[in-house]
Amino acid sequence: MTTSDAPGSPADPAHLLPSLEPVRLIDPDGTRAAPEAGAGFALPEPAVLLALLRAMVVGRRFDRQADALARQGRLAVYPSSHGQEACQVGGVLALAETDWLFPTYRDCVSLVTRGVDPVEVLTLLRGDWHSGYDPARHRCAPQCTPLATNASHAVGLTYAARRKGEDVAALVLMGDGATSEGDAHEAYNFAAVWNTPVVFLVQNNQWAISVPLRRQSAAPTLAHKAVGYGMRGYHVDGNDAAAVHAVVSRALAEARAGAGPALVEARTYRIDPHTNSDDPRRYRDDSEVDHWRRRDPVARLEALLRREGRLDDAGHRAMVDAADRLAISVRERIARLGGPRPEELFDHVYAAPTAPLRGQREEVRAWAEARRAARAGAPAADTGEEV
Ligand SMILES: Cc1ncc(C[n+]2csc(CCOP(=O)(O)OP(=O)(O)O)c2C)c(N)n1
Repeated sequence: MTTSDAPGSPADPAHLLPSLEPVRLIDPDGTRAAPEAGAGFALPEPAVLLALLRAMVVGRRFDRQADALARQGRLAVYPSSHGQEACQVGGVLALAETDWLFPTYRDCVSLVTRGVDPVEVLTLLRGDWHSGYDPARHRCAPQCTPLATNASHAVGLTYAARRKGEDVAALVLMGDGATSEGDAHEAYNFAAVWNTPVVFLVQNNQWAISVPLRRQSAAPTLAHKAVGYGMRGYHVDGNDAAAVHAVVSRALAEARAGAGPALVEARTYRIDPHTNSDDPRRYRDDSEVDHWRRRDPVARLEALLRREGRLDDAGHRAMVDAADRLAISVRERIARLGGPRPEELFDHVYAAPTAPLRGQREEVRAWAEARRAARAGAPAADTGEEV
C-alpha cells in the first residue's frame, strides 16, 4: 500500500461509499426505525415533519387531480408521481430559497412543493408551452423530457454561480433510467472535477417505462456509481420523507461547504403507469404494485405523527381541506383556459424579431383567424379563442 491509498487518505474511497441498506428513519408501519437503520441521521424536528406531511398531502391530491384531467383529455399527457411524493417533497423542502431545482417531466409535485402555480406547472403537459412558469422567478428550471439533460444544466448553473461568488446549490431530480444516459456521465464527472454544489437525487422507481432496473444497471446500488466519479454516494429509503429530507439536507450542506457534489439514490416505486398512455400490466405484476402500496410514504409519516401525538384528526382534516381547495381551483382554472394562439410559436425566438419572421408570424395569425371565423360561421374577429 502506498501513502496515497492508505485508509483515510484522499485516494481511499471509503468515505464516498453509500450504505447497501437504504437509510431509514421511519419504518413502513409508522414507528421510529432502529438507530442502525438511520446510519447516523436524525429524525427531523416535528415542525419539519408536519411540513413534509402537509406538502405530501397537497402533492398527492394535485397528482390525482392532474391524472384525472389527463383522462378527461384536458391534458395531453400526465406522468404521475403517485408513490414518489416523499422523494420530491423531502428533496425540495431541503432546498434554500436561493437554490435551484432541476426537475423532469415526472416531477410536477416537486414544483408544486416549491410554490409554483399548479396551473402553470401543467402548461407543458397541456402542450401549450415548454415551460408555463418563469424559471428565474421560482429558481426552477423547465421540466426536462430528454433524459438527464437537466443534470449538466445544473452543473453549469452552479459552476457559474460559484465563479460569481454566489451561495447557490442545486438539486437535480432524475430517474433510474436516466443514470444510463451519456449526459448523466458528463454531468457527474464535471460536477465532481469542478467541485460544484449539486445534489443528484435519483428516484429509483424500479422501472424505466417497461425496462426493470436489473436490465438497466449491474451496479450494487445506483448510489455506488458515485464513487467512480469521486462523489459521495447516499442510499436512502425513498418512501420515508424524513430520511430523504435528512440525507438531502446533509448532502446539500456538504456540497455548499466545498465537499463536492453527491449522488443520492432514493429507492421508491412508481405506483401508476409510466403515463396515462401506458399499460403496465404488460410488463409487471400486480403483486409487485401491492407490495409497494403497503409502503405508502404519506400514510407512513401520518402514522408516526399521530402515534407521537403531533397530529390529531382536526390537524389532518385541515391538510386535506387545503389539498381539496387546491385541486378544485386547478380544475376550475384549467376548464376556463383557451388554447394557445398558433402565432405564439414565433414569440421569444429573438429579442428583436427579423423581418422574415414577422412576415411568417402575420401569415400564421391571419390563417388562424380565418380558421376561427370559418368554424364559428361568423366574420373574422380576433377573439383569442382556441383554434
Ligand atoms: C434522451 C432520451 N431518450 C429516450 C427517451 C424516452 N423516454 C422517456 S421516459 C423514458 C424512461 C425513463 O425512465 P427513468 O429515467 O427511470 O424515469 P421515470 O420515467 O421512471 O421517472 C424514456 C426511455 C427520452 N425522453 N430521452
